[in-house]
Amino acid sequence: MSSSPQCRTIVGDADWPHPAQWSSFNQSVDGKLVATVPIAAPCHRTLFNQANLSLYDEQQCADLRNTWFFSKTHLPSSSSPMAYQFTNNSCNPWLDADSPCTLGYLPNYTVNATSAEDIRKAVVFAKEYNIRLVIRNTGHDYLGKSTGAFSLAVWTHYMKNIELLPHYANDQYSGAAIKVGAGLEGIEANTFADAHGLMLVGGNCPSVGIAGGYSQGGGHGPLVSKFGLAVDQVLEWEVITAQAELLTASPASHPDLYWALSGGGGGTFGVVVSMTVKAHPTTYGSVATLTAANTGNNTDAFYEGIGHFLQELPKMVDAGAFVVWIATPEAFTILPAFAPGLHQDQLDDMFQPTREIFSTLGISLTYQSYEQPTFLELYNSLPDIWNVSDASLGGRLIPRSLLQTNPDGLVDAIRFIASQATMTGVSYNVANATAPDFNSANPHLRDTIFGIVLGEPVSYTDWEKTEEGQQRITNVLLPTLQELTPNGAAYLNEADVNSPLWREEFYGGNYERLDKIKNKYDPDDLFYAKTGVGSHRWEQGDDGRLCRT
Ligand SMILES: Cc1cc2nc3c(=O)[nH]c(=O)nc-3n(C[C@H](O)[C@H](O)[C@H](O)COP(=O)(O)OP(=O)(O)OC[C@H]3O[C@@H](n4cnc5c(N)ncnc54)[C@H](O)[C@@H]3O)c2cc1C
Ligand SMILES: *[C@@H]1O[C@H](CO)[C@@H](O)[C@H](O)[C@H]1NC(C)=O
Ligand SMILES: *[C@@H]1O[C@H](CO)[C@@H](O)[C@H](O)[C@H]1NC(C)=O
Ligand SMILES: *[C@@H]1O[C@H](CO)[C@@H](O)[C@H](O)[C@H]1NC(C)=O
Ligand SMILES: *[C@@H]1O[C@H](CO)[C@@H](O)[C@H](O)[C@H]1NC(C)=O
Ligand SMILES: *[C@@H]1O[C@H](CO)[C@@H](O)[C@H](O)[C@H]1NC(C)=O
Ligand SMILES: *[C@@H]1O[C@H](CO)[C@@H](O)[C@H](O)[C@H]1NC(C)=O
Ligand SMILES: *[C@@H]1O[C@H](CO)[C@@H](O)[C@H](O)[C@H]1NC(C)=O
Ligand SMILES: CC(=O)N[C@H]1CO[C@H](CO)[C@@H](O)[C@@H]1O
Repeated sequence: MSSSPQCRTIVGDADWPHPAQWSSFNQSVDGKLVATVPIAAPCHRTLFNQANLSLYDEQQCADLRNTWFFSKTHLPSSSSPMAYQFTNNSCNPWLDADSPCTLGYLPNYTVNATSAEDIRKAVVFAKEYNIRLVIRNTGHDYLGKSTGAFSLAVWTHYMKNIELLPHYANDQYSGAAIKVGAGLEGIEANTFADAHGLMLVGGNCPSVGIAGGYSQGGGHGPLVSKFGLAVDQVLEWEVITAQAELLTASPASHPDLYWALSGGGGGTFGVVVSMTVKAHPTTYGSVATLTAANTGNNTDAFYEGIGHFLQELPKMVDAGAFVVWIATPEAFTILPAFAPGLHQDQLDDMFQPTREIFSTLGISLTYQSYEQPTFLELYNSLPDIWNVSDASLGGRLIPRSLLQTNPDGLVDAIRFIASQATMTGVSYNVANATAPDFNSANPHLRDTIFGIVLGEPVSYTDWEKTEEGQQRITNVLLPTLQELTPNGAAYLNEADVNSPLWREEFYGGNYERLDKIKNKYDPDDLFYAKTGVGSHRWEQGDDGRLCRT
């Protein structure tokens, strides 16, 4: 076998491992190999095109439909991506029971890993048989990076080890740290931290993983304006490389790999086994939410109000707040402004100008705020609005300077987009959280006042409509933001998977350096994810096979 084959092996190829080879691999990982059964199998009268394999069950299908949009329905699955659009629509719970249920772009097999050794064996097996390898943690990824046709998946979900290191010290940091296993979700890690009077930088959605794609891609969330991005907290990574070695990557050990893993995106440089992160003493904090309705008869005033609000953002994020706002044709909502270390009256004061302006403009709004004594209580007090990732996405980072140089253009673009898609602005200040170039997080994140994320819903019954939604993002909606921010950027975890300029936009000038490190540690591109570093060398064909371009 060639050491750098042109294509990955797929089912049906002579080289695809025989059942006996899968079986002995299974034994080598103590029976942790799972053959994929798509979770919507109970909704179909055939499975893999065979009637005698069918798991059809009307009641199970009804139950699945009732819970389909919850993350917790997909988290225990070894294969179901939360972004349905990346399944190839091959086993759709909302279609007729006579429609087929096949594997589509789901992995063929998954190692349900519980140790670094399980991961190491999966890496060795995938290399030996030239099989596409994917890494799955929660399956939340919006760009489909945690699934892949004809692949072997390494699934880290059950790697839940977590450990307090009360007195961590290196050249840059001395204080409490927590070593977080690859499978922990944000809420699990923060619940552990809280039991020790600490808190960790994590995301908005409680079930997003913390050590996987989130931190490796940057990671924003309620604490970032105070402490920097999630990745700015990382002291070291334990990682299984493509050479099947377990390495520790830190500023002192394999610093190039540390730099690349710290911001260069998940699924690319190795399989992270754990990360050790700074832990901060928990703090009181406050939350505010606001809703202003667009009644349709005063839309100019409505957007004028939004324009004024945007000018208030620097003050808020500089005081440590993290502000998420959502614009739709019907309403403008802040959900939430999260202010660690600020009391309710301090947050109220910051919102006073916005409330006055909306009032002067004749737009009624509702405003609520409260405080809690600890970060965890504040975080847990928020409504759990987070469902699966089944929206086609686009994203753009908006530099702080644009608020001065072109405020009207910005509001016009928001108005154009929000009148036809759901649009979210995630506002923060991570400008001075690390020394420049300390890690590979997109440098544009440092000048960002908010990242815009826009989404078009997946249609489960009209696949073409879903595809058109993604195309509208690429060709109509994002260009308005690109014109405003020439040579600008996007946050790689919240971006358009079809962006033609992804190398520049997602990596902000770091792409070539990241790719050199990729070549050093993974010269055969064992780790592939669309839009990941090195993925420009590969393309997935219509048959699902991954080949070099
Ligand atoms: C509802 C929702 C809310 C979100 N909120 C936020 C937010 O507040 N802030 C934010 O920054 N982002 C947010 N995101 C985006 C989030 O950062 C990405 O979806 C991220 O990819 C999730 O990482 P994961 O490991 O949980 O998911 P997965 O889909 O399992 O993995 C994502 C990527 O990381 C790779 N990966 C996973 N584990 C490992 C590992 N151990 N080693 C190497 N690679 C690995 C996968 O191969 C894949 O490429 C949100 C997403 C959703 C769906
Ligand atoms: C792997 O082995 C376990 C335990 O023997 C078994 O339950 C499981 O079905 C096997 N997996 C595959 C893919 O055969
Ligand atoms: C199931 O049906 C397929 C044809 O669709 C046949 O090849 C196979 O032998 C059947 N298996 C069993 C266990 O009956
Ligand atoms: C989340 O999913 C549930 C159950 O499918 C649904 O009732 C709810 O409306 C969804 N929430 C959002 C915000 O989409
Ligand atoms: C993906 O879907 C297309 C259209 O239905 C089909 O032709 C193709 O075979 C599918 N590929 C895989 C790998 O399922
Ligand atoms: C994966 O392993 C865990 C134990 O670590 C087990 O509880 C779970 O049921 C397994 N999941 C699957 C799908 O095999
Ligand atoms: C705007 O529309 C709302 C609801 O339709 C109505 O209550 C309100 O009086 C209208 N305001 C003006 C200024 O026309
Ligand atoms: C970052 O720090 C510099 C130097 O102290 C300061 O001038 C600048 O305003 C800070 N940037 C932000 C966005 O806070
Ligand atoms: C579900 C599915 O298609 N699984 C395939 C995985 O690979 C084996 C061969 O090892 C095929 O027989 C299965 O059909």
